[in-house]
Amino acid sequence: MNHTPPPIVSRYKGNPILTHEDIPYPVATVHNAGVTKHNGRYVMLFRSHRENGRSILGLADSADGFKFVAREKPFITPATDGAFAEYEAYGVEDARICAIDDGYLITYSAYSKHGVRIALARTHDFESLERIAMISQADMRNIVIFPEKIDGRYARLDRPHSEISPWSIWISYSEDLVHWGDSRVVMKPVTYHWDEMKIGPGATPIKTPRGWLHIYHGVFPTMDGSVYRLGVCLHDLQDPSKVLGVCDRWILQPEDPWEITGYVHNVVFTCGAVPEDDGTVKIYWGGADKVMCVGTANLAELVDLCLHDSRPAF
Ligand code: M1P
Repeated sequence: MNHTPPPIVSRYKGNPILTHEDIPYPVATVHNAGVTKHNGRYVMLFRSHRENGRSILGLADSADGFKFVAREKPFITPATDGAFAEYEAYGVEDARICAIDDGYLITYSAYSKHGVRIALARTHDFESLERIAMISQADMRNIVIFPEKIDGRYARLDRPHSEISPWSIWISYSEDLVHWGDSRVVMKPVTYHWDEMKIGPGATPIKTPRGWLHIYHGVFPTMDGSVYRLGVCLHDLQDPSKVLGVCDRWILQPEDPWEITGYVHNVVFTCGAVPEDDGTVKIYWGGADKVMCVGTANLAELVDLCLHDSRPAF
């Protein structure tokens, strides 16, 4: 008799859905993509390592969210002049897309000799891009913006780090997208738990009737290196600084060969998830920092896991 419960996330049988072999310009990887829907079609903004080890961001399009075709040229490469050039020289990584107002906000990690910080850009059509501002100091990566204003302010989950409080998730607010503050911690790693080493914001939060569902990543250190997995938590709709529940279990861990072995071993890492009208969500993740994968989960089940199989937020 088989006692294995059905998986929380059902992997698409055609994984991996996009690899460096599908890209019409030279890259070594395709991973950690933000994904959204634009005019009824799926748009994926993926990261690729160039063969010098520095990253750029490319676009791929899909009618069904599973079969993507990459565009001819990268979409975001390091700025070569202006204020952003100083902070993007070592590459741009791990974009998140937030559909809000009448366009799409894109947050991405900008690397330079000064460290890593987050850049904010906007597009309306995924053809042209306007860089808005650098919205963090170093050392910050993994910022996701909520897709609605909360009490008239933009809100984001971010991930500062300090020796005393390693890699926890915080919330910050802004009236103009440029200046952020009123920051407070909302969730921390838990000792001797699958996410004990660090956690980080993952996909843009999804509005559900019972709260904002956030899919995040957690890291566990082992004698064989770190393991990156995905988890879920639920934030209060009116006050997202309140965490209503964090699922005690991971929802996805490296299992397929392309998640276990790649550019960095044992990694599933999300930057995007797309809710569907039928109550499911397509979750996109990078496998071993090398390929893109997708799976499907039931939103109500993910919310239940946060509320009824919880660990403390910190
Ligand atoms: O290699 C795994 C991941 O490591 C970093 O993520 P984090 O800072 O959250 O641990 C990033 O380099 C990420 O892109 C990468 O997938």
